[in-house]
Amino acid sequence: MSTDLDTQTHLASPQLKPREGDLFNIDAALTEEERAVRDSVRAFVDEKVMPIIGQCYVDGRFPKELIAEMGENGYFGANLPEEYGCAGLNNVMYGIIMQELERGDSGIRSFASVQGALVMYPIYAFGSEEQKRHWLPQMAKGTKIGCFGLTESDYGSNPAGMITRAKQQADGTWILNGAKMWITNGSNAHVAIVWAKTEDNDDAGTSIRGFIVPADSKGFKAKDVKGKLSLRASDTSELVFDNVHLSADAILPKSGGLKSPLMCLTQARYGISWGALGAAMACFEEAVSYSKERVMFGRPIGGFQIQQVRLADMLTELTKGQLVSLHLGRMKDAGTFTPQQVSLAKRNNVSIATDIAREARRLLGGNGILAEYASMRHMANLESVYTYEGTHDIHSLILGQAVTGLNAFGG
Ligand code: TGC
Ligand code: FAD
Repeated sequence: MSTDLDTQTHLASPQLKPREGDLFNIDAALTEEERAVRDSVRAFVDEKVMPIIGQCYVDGRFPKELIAEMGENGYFGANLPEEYGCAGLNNVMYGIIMQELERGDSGIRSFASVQGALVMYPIYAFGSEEQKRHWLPQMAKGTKIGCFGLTESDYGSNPAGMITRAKQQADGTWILNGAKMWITNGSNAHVAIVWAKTEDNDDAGTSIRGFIVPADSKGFKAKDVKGKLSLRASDTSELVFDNVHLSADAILPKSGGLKSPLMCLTQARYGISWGALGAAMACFEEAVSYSKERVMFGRPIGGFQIQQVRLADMLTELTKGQLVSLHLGRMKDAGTFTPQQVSLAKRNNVSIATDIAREARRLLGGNGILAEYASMRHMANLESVYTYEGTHDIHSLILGQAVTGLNAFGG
């Protein structure tokens, strides 16, 4: 029969000793290699991101100087195969990388998400062998940067309505016209994956295909979105295509239908479900540490019951989110995960991370509004994360459809 003493002895064994803030010892459910990846990305973020990110945020600047090292470290498309120059890690390690990068800032994780899940993945999944061999190794290294253009100003949640068109010419080349809005990395990118309607006769008379569009093409313009109060350490742009002439081999040959970009979103949403937890962990740790140091009414504020409830709620939601993402990662590695499961994880984890960031900011009092603390920056960032890659509401409708079989999207 097991006793409390047995349990304590078990948890206290050296291999399984939980880290602070890991009450369920989730670390013990990771392999040694997974923990090693976590530790090394964590060290990179502590050394290279943390010292500069507050100021980058205030300045509205993405720290491009980190790209080369992130590439060298294998953070871009880390779950894609080694034969294309990628790290070939499992999906749990990929998720952990996203978690640790977003512990630094959502803008840093966004950069890596877009590069890996939204640019390298579609080339890997829908590209020709030549396209894969040409682009993936350079993108894995970060010597070529990509962006992903799906959203348009009037077609955000409903990309099926997109207006952007690619028309094939008699010689097989393409002419691209239209515009995309809210494009992460847009003005930094060497190349854009652009989703456009073509006239290649599916039932509706048009289809959606993906194109690799070099940013130096004549007629291609990227314009920064100004005045952002969220995700300030990230470049967000409008892309305009005015009669952009593309070669015949610019098309991703295996893309076809809205399903193709939605498959990319599934990859990116999976990473975001982990990433948001990184932001939440940073806020939770900041709140715990502050609660032990800040003295008011003669004692650390962490000694007051109200702050302990706040911390207990944060820890509870964080732990639940971590269990969801780890289980999802294991299912992805087993090849059994579904887009609806990803919706549940993205919706839940971003929502609880946003709540945790807000509560941490509140616990910090006046100091909580300063850039030298991370919580308010994460809180503001997470508002973008809540909206992009399918808003919280859209994921509610995806889950609603999964349980009722009824489509409530309208249209
Ligand atoms: P619907 O008829 O439901 O689906 C069309 C086809 O696609 C399949 N499918 C999926 N496949 C893989 N993954 C998914 N997540 C999928 N969702 C649907 C579906 O089975 C169907 O296949 P088939 O074989 O029958 O053709 O399409 P719909 O037009 O009704 O749309 C459904 C809806 C609303 C869920 C979809 O449009 C949606 O997800 N909207 C949200 C748009 C969105 O998330 N945009 C994100 C843009 S990128 C971005 O935000 C990057 S931020 C990057 C950063 O900085 O990190
Ligand atoms: P809308 O679709 O107009 O939604 C407005 C409101 O209506 C939301 O609350 C929404 O939940 C709600 N709503 C919409 N439809 C329904 C419905 N059927 N039922 C109930 N409520 C509904 N896109 C890219 O393609 N590439 C990128 O790299 C990229 N990066 C981004 C970076 C940032 C910082 C941001 C903010 C956005 C980015 N996006 C990108 C775009 C993002 O995916 C869209 O903003 C998102 O899909 C929502 O579209 P929208 O902004 O047009 O909002």
